[in-house]
Amino acid sequence: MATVKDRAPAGLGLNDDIGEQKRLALYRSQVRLREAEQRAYDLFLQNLVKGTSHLSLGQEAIAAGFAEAMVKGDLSFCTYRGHAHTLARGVPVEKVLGELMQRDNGLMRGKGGSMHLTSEEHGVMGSYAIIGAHLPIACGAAWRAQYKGDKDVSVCFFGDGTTNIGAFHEALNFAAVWKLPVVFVCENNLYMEYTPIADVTAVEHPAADRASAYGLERIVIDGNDADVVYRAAQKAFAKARAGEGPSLIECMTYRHSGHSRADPAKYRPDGELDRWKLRDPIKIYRERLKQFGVAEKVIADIDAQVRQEVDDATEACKAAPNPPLDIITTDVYADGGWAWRN
Ligand SMILES: Cc1ncc(C[n+]2csc(CCOP(=O)(O)OP(=O)(O)O)c2C)c(N)n1
Ligand SMILES: [Mg+2]
Repeated sequence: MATVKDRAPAGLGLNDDIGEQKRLALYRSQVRLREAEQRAYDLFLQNLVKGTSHLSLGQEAIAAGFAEAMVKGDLSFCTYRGHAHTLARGVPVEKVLGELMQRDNGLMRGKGGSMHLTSEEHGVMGSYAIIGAHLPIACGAAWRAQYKGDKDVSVCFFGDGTTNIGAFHEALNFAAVWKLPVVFVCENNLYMEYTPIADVTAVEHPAADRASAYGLERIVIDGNDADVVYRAAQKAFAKARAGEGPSLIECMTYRHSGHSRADPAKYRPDGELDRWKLRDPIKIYRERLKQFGVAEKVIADIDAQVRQEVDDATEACKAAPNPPLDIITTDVYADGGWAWRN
C-alpha cells in the first residue's frame, strides 16, 4: 500500500482549509467520473463504443483533486487513459460518451475516439497514446506561459510505466533547469500494460525516488484520498505560479479494471483488487463527508443528480447521428485546421 505522507490535518472540521463547498464539488466530480466511465463500459458491452478505451475506475480522486485545484487558463495533458481528466475539467458527459460512440455530438465529432479527447476551451490540451510523448509538450506549454509572464500552470498526468521512458527524464531535467511552471503527476497504479512496475524498476517509487536527480522534492501521496490530492495540487500550483519551478508528485492508486477494454487483468494476484476496493476513493470520500456531518440526503441527492446527468447524456448520444462524411477533410493541415497551434 501507499506510503502516506500527507494525511488530512487531525481535528479539523468541514470548514477547514478545504471547506464544505469544495468538498461537495470534489465528491460530485468523483461520482461523475465513476458513473460516466461505468456507463462507457456498459455501452462497450452493447457494442456501441468504437475502438479501444482505457478506464481509470478507482483512480478518480487524482483527476478530481487536481482539476478542482486548477483555475481557468491552467492546461491539462493526459494519456490514452484520459476520460476522467477530460470530464474533471468540466467537459460535458455527453461530449465524451458521444466521442466514444463516434457520434456527431462527440467532443471531436467522432473523429478522435477515446484516445484523442481534447478541448482547448476547457484547457484540456490533448490525450496522448505514445507513452511519455506529452511530458516535453507540457514543458513547451509551460515555457510559453513563463515567456509571456502568464500565471497558468501546465499539469501533466502519466502512469508509473512512463517513468522508464527517456522523455520523462528529459522533460524533468528541462523543466527543473528552466524553472518551468509545470506539475508532473505520476498515477502509480502498480501496473504498466500488464507488467508490475516493481518487476522492472530499480527503485520502489518509480517517480518520487528519481526526483532528487532533478533537484526536486520527493513527494509520494495517497492518490485515493481526494483531500490529500487536492492539498498536494494546491501546494504545487502555488510553487509554480510563484516562479519557483516544477513539482513531481507520485500518487499511489489502483485501477479496478484491466489495462484496456480487452484485458480481464488475470495477471493480478488474488485478493489484491479486493484489498484496494476497501480503499475505493469514492467510499473514502463518502465516509469523510459523513464524518464532517454532511447529511445522507445531500450525498444521495448528488448521486441521483449525477446518475440522471449520465442517463440523459446516454440517451442523447444514442439518438445522435453519425458525423457527415465531409468532416473527413476539415480540421486538417490543408484547410488551416492547424492554425490553433500558433
Ligand atoms: C512509446 C510507447 N511504448 C509502448 C506503448 C504501449 N503501451 C501502451 S500503455 C502501456 C503501459 C503504460 O503504463 P503506465 O505508464 O503505468 O500507464 P497506465 O496504463 O497504467 O495508466 C504501454 C507499454 C506505447 N503506447 N508507447
Ligand atoms: Mg500504470
